[in-house]
Amino acid sequence: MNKKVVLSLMVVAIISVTTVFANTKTEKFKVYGTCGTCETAIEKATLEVPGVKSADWNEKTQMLAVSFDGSKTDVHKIQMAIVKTGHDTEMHKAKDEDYNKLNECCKYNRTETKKEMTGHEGHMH
Ligand SMILES: [Cu+2]
Repeated sequence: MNKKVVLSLMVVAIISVTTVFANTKTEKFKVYGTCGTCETAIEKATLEVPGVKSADWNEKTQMLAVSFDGSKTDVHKIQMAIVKTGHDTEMHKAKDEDYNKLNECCKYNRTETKKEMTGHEGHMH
């Protein structure tokens, strides 16, 4: 192989690597929960969304850090999958019937959630 071919191959390789990284997004948002059982449920639901690469929920801060392929999914889709487990997020609210299915220990304080949610105008669905 001559130098020009090697050089152009390198350029192609660099471009494709950059593209892959550009599509990977990391977002943090609030998911309401109380304990380790919640953590397992929230992370499992998040990881089941196609395109999600990693999920880490923190029990103390109730913040979920998620990294995903931006061309396959988005924060909205991820949050819709999470609320199906009964856990509210900062933008979406779980159905009452899903919330009621939670273990007793996982029933986070919802009156607090509602109060906070009314402050987020335009984000409610
Ligand atoms: Cu729990």
